[in-house]
Amino acid sequence: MIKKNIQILDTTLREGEQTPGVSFTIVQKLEIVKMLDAFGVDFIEVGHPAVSADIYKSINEINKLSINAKTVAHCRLKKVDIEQALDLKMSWVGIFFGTSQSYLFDKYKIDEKKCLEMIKDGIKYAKDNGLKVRFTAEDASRTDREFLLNVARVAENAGADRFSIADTVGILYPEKVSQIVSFFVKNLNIPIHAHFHNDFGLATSNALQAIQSGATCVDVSVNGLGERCGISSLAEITMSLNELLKVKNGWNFKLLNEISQYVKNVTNVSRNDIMPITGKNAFTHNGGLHVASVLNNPSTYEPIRPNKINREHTFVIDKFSGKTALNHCLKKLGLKFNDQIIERALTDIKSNPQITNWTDKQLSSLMEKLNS
Ligand code: HCA
Ligand code: CU
Repeated sequence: MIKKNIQILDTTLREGEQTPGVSFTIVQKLEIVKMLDAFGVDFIEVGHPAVSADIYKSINEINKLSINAKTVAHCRLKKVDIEQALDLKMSWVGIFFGTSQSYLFDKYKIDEKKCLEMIKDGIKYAKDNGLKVRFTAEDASRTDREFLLNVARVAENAGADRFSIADTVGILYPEKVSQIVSFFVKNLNIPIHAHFHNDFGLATSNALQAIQSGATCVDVSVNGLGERCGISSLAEITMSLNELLKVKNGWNFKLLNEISQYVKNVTNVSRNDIMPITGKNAFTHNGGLHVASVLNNPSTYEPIRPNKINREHTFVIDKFSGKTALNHCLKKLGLKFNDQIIERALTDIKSNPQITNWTDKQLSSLMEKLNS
């Protein structure tokens, strides 16, 4: 059953910026926020402040705008991240933590009990400091249902204001979405959000199903930008909700084309780049956490092995990169450095947000400079 007051969270500035080759300037971010607000989205996920200084600064500038949409800062389940959101005077944080077996055991190396404790403590910390919390169970779609219910209940009891179900590797299809979403709508008191990746081309259908099954908000990005094949797109979701499901929301459709064109012009990402399976980015990983996890266990962020279709995965080095990603790329170039130099290299990489894909040559000369 479709709830009243369906909402949209746009994450072009967070998820969308994780598209290989994309890095918005602060001026572009301010422009995008103004357009999204004028269109009428309810939440704007403005970025993950801990990633880089330019992201932190852009959030600070965005918060000076007078807009109706609520801005949300993306945070790991870590005090340092939540503290940055507090410094930025956010009212909302989107805290995410992977809950599937492989995330717990391969990515974080913790057990279920520890996971629940961390979720409780992290959310409580944010709530005690006055933040509104949307808690996302990353890889929820591959998490055991009973355990996910424990996670959701712990999150709700710790004070979370929203529970978001992330289909991080895009493996759901509408029937499964219906089962999962209805189950959580029935069992929780807080509103349910959902986030669908497009690895099998089902992100739009899945988001529409989530709304039909009682979710109150789905995540979108302009032109469907995001890691690998991206997520549900703003235009497809709002127009299908309006035209097909007769959801009324006051969206200013006259602005939709302009927003899409603006983002297309400043990103230069083509539809083919983010096309499922055969698109250029289908097996490319960008975010630091993504690359580190894939190196350890590819299935964490790959729903199918790329060699099934005679492809290989690739990694991008840019402001989103972490230590593991950088070490891996340098190793491939036959280079090895101590931690201190790696840290300095990362600082340099993160302070050059305009370089969206460091080439081997650029990396080698940076390392040479730092090592001399
Ligand atoms: C990521 C993963 C994420 C998180 C979604 C969310 C996903 O951090 O890149 O926090 O709402 O798909 O699970 O985008
Ligand atoms: Cu995502």
